[in-house]
Amino acid sequence: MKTFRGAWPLAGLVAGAAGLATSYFVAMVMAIRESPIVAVAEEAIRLTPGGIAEKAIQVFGHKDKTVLVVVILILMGFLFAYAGQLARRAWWAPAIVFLVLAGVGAVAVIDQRAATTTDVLPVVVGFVTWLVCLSLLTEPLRRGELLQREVAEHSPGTSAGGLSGLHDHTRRGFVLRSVALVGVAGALGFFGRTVGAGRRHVEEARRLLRLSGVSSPLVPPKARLDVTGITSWMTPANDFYQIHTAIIVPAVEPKNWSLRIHGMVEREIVLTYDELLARQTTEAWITLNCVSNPVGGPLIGNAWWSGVRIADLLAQAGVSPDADAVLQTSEDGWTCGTPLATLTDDRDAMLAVAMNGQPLPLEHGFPVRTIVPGLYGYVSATKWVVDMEVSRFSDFEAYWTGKGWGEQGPVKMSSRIDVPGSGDTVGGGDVTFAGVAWSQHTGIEAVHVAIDGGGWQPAEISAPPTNDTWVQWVARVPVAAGDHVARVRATDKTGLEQTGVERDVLPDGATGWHTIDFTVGE
Ligand SMILES: Nc1nc2c(c(=O)[nH]1)N[C@H]1C(S)=C(S)[C@@H](COP(=O)(O)O)O[C@H]1N2
Ligand SMILES: [Mo]
Repeated sequence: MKTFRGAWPLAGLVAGAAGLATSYFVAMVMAIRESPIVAVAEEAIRLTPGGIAEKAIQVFGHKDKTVLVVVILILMGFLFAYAGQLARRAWWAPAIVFLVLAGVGAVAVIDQRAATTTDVLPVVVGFVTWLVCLSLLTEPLRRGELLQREVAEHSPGTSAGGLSGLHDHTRRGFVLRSVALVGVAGALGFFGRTVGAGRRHVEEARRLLRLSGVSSPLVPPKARLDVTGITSWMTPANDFYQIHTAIIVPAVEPKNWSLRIHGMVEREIVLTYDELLARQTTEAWITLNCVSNPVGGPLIGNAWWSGVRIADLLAQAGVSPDADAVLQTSEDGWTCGTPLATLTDDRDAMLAVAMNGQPLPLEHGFPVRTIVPGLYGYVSATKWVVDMEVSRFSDFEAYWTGKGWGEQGPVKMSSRIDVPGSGDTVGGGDVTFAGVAWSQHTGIEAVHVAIDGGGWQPAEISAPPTNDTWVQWVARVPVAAGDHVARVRATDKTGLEQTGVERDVLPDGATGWHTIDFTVGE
């Protein structure tokens, strides 16, 4: 049995390295600033008394963080090996060591500046990898030791040759698995590093950009209402919903970006980022939302977009009168088909370079994305856009339309109650109801609320200077104590009332009135 003794801690080490590699990889792919290890190092620095920290900086200079990370890695190496050793006794024993390690990692990550709960994901992934890999590696060892014992018990006279044959078998299984794991972990670590480095580079390029012609967002005073708890009229980029099929957010250097406009045009155009910026800019408040947003859902936001009019570019290219669509393609290969008319009419569809006065965040399509007022994102709002082919709807299938979603994708009128929240208990007397309502490119004329299926009562609405955004609304209604239901209904500027017919998001957007339960206290 001596033969495998050293293998157990080794298994612990290899499994631990694999866990570190996957957690690092996930952190880099999720564009989290650093891996959990660095978070732990930073936490250690935060918790270290000032005097000691200063001493350390004196001794190690500005390498102090690197030294700390190395120390943490060595410590973890010991713990990994120890956990591997523990696995020999019981399969669950190392899990305790892991749990403690993962707990420390999670606390350090959460304690970081601007951390969100999803930032713990790398730690969780690392933890699971560790467990799975350790059981993968120790399985041949466990089997080998069991066989050894059986052989020793049942046939005391077995020749040494038989035993070493068994050893060879076990050892081969162990070594093969270890090598495979180390290989995969190394590759993941390398890939994570490349992704992380690329991303940091593009973040840096973005930070250094100074976009002329891009102004700061100034919320028009009449666009907003003063109601506590109401959804802010302008959505900060950090709170703006994100939808993309890309697992790794594309990191596109502005200097490597170009857009090709081709297909049914007289002159093909290829634009670089600088050439795009040199053109006249257009800016507008535009509300963007997702066709997958259920009634009352959160997949909607309103921002100040700056960019270049697509209509001008298409005019320059000379679009064929037979075309009815533009097939857009992003850097990551996502596609959508946009009705040509919405790109050439006076709604000022744009190639946006900035959101709320700042270069687009990477998640929202840096360096260039499309924004078309009045259309759902899935048929128009291509992030990281690199190609526009003027075409006909009958000649192509785009990403989502190929999966049963509607071809045209105009936004449907809708409205949402944000105050009170569903299930809230509110004070007696007049109850304040408030929220948002939208019908992009048509505009909202009125909003009504109804309590418990009673009559529709008019709400006050804000008056943005454009029909391409949502409005805020508020209504103060006397409601008796007890449990109630409230509904909201919008009316657009053509006089059309929002339908109460409930339809699912597929194929072209949900309909129905947003309804909430609430309680009025005594
Ligand atoms: N490249 C790319 N662009 C895309 C998508 C995508 O998956 N990939 N999703 C679209 C969808 S469905 C929506 S609703 C909007 C969302 O934009 P946002 O993430 O900036 O809110 O982007 C659109 N543009
Ligand atoms: Mo979407």
